[in-house]
Amino acid sequence: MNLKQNLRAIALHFEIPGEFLEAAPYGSGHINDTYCAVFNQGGTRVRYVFQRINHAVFKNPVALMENIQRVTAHLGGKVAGKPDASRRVLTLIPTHSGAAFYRDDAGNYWRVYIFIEAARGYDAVESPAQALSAAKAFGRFQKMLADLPAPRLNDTIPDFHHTPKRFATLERAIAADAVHRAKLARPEIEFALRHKAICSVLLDAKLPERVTHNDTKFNNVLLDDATGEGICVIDLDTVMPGLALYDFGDMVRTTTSPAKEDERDLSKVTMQFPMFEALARGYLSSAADFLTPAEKKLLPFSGKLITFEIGMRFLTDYLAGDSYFKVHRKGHNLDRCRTQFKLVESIEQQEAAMNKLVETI
Ligand code: ADP
Ligand code: GN1
Ligand code: MG
Repeated sequence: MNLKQNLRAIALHFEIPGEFLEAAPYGSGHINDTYCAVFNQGGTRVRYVFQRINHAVFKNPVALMENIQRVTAHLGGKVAGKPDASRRVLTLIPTHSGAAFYRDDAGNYWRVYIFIEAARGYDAVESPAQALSAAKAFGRFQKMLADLPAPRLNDTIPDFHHTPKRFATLERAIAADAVHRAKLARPEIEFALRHKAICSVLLDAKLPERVTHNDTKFNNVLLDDATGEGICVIDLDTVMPGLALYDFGDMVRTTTSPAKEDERDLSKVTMQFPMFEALARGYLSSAADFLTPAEKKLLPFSGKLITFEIGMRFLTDYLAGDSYFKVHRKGHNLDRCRTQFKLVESIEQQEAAMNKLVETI
């Protein structure tokens, strides 16, 4: 069965009116399989996002979808009545039986969202104005979820940002050297080992647990084409209990360097101070009233730590044979690791100035 036939068959299970026209792979995510499908609804072409959840990464898709239903319903309540409310939060299309997902005969879990039109995600930041918009949106997202009613959300990936455990996993991958690549990554391995001491800083700081996004990469917020506003936070699979700083740190990682995550020319990878300033101002404009002084003080450090952590994860996956992140070329995960470690160095060089700036906001 080809892709079109397959998605047409999947679509039959969802409450989507009209006639299925076409579908194609969409976006540049590393985890799920995402497709844009087009339907003819009374002569109008209407788009939907179909996603096959990566159940090798997310071991309990049912618990994950329960989180997403609760989170989108809560956010929906918060934005109700605002202009463009339906573009400000992801909306799940239910199956005919009212479920949030469909499980196909092969055991794959599928979900469908309304396509957020007239907005897009970017793989690399282009201006401080974009950084400001993204940070405001992620800060607002945390704020709107601060009063999510109990119970605690499910942990969709346990210890997702437990940096010391990520370090231990890397050490095991180095020792196993399963696909004999350690010799090709000596400088990166040494870089990682030299940075062991920073791994536990956030956990030792005893910061409050909050509902956080945990994957606030720049392309996980859609910017409105007309206004540039961060209109919709997407990719909700890792929304779960976490630290606010995991989210800010991942914004620094993905929204301060002009280079893409897999750029090979490392001279292009640098922490641009105006982007950091825009991020800090944007995030604090939404989050200042709930952050504790300790959280605020650690904002710059969180950027260094999360960049280091994701760099370690790319290195681990490279050493283990590329089984987690999607790769599109030889050495892809090593290239990604290199950009992350280069960015850590760039942050280190500017950390004092970053700390000083945050004190003045
Ligand atoms: P992954 O977990 O693989 O990163 P995402 O949920 O981020 O998957 O989706 C991949 C890409 O699909 C996004 O980067 C974005 O470009 C696009 N996308 C996802 N959901 C929507 C949506 N509801 N409307 C428009 N585009 C979307
Ligand atoms: C993955 O799903 P995506 O592509 O937005 C990963 C993040 C990493 C990111 C690195 C569930 O995010 O943790 O930071 O790649 N998501 C998961 O680009 O592992
Ligand atoms: Mg994504």
